[in-house]
Amino acid sequence: MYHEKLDPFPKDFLWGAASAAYQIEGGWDADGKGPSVWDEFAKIPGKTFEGTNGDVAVDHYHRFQEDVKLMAEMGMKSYRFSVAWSRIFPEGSGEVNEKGLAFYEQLIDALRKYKIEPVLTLYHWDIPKALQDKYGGWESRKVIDDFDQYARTLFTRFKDKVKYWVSFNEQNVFTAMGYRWDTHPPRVTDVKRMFAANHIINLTNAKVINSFHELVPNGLIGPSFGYGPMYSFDCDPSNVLAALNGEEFQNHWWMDVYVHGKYPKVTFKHLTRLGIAPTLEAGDEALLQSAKPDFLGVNYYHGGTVKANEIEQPPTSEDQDTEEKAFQATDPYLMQPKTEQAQSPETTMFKNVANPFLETTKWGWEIDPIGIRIALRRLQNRYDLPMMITENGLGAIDQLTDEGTIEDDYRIEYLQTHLIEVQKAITDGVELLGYCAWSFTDLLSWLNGYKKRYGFVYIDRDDTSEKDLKRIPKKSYYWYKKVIETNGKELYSNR
Ligand code: BGP
Repeated sequence: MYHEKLDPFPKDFLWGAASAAYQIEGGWDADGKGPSVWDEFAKIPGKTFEGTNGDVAVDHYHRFQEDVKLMAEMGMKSYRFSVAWSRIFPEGSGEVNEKGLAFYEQLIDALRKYKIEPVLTLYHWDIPKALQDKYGGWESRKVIDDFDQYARTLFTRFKDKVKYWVSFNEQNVFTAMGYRWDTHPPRVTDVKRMFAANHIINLTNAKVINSFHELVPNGLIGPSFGYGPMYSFDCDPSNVLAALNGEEFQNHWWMDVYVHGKYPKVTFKHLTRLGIAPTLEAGDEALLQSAKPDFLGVNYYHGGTVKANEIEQPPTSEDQDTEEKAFQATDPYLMQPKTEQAQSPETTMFKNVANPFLETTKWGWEIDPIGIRIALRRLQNRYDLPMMITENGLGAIDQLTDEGTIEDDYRIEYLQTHLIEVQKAITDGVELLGYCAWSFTDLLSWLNGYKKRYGFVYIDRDDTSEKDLKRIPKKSYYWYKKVIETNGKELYSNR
């Protein structure tokens, strides 16, 4: 759709940036915090890049006042962060740790002092280790009540200070990484168990959304989903069908449940045939249908391109050379093993291929600004809820120059091109509350250490040394400040 003139960003658009507790806080056992599964996992030899972990991270736990001041100087309107469950309940349930609550209260108060809207994520992948040990974490229905107790504690404490809440961050990613690929805790490689745990998380999500609506009637809550639009390789109808399969399997499988409380029929039947569908107990469907999010958080990095499955369309040798080799199977969204069928429900549905139109980052992630518009449009059409971009950004290796600056023009280019597409989506008719870039400061990349940087603010540390953890605003920091000040007009200053 071509627009001669774009609508301005909404007047109260929430320009922001995001983070997650384990990736920034450090203070892993400070003030009574219990260990999470990540505190244990990151110390298993060979599981993370160069053995990096979040024990100190970027020490936000002790430096949050300085970080919030930098946000304020940048003019940020919103800040998305997550609460570490095991700071609030060191054992996962039972006794509340007041010091943990006090930490987040001080952070929230500091944000509010500068009129920065807090966007609080309840779960960004760090379930307390105590619950993993006690009953297998997300694989037991016991977790539903424990998570609800944790969430209710936060709702009650912060209901007058926090309006925007995210229930789960990227359920699709942490279940795949943790229960299928052995790349995140709890290191399971079993798709049946993955879909079973995923179902329990769906029930938990529904339960806390209901608790939220009871306790925080004026707030807004929704999950943040790692959404990647699926593309057909070309207009060959069998590839178009493959893209339909991909969209349902990778995206609707989660989002339909969030919004409509129902699993999509085709995928459910497919998983049933393979013997890996989740078991629904009496009352499950009613619970799922009783809870509706107020908005959808969208984490967008890239989508995926597919061709017909290899059983019906065996690859030619040319295919193998030009596509399969180019495709980096290192991406959690797209990994596809060549193992037995039940372990790979994709085999009969589609095959991932590289998109010849797109360049990739150093880590093999496709760079696709138009994809963010496609994502927003598809989600608006299908779910008709307000949305917030809760993550979008570029992971890169930044260099600190001798003059002490970071000239990250590539990051500006990435954010600028994506934000222009976001504005086009708004002009199309998408209802968007805000945009949180990933990330505010540099932080620990789960599996890529401190080398892969995303922030507007450089942190002077690397994979082997914490150095002085000095905060240095990058060129992109000053650029984003202008974007916010001009409510987006700066996006066109050099075009
Ligand atoms: C998302 C996660 C974030 C963040 C981001 C970048 O999936 O929600 O926590 O890690 O991806 O990922 P990475 O650090 O692997 O580059």
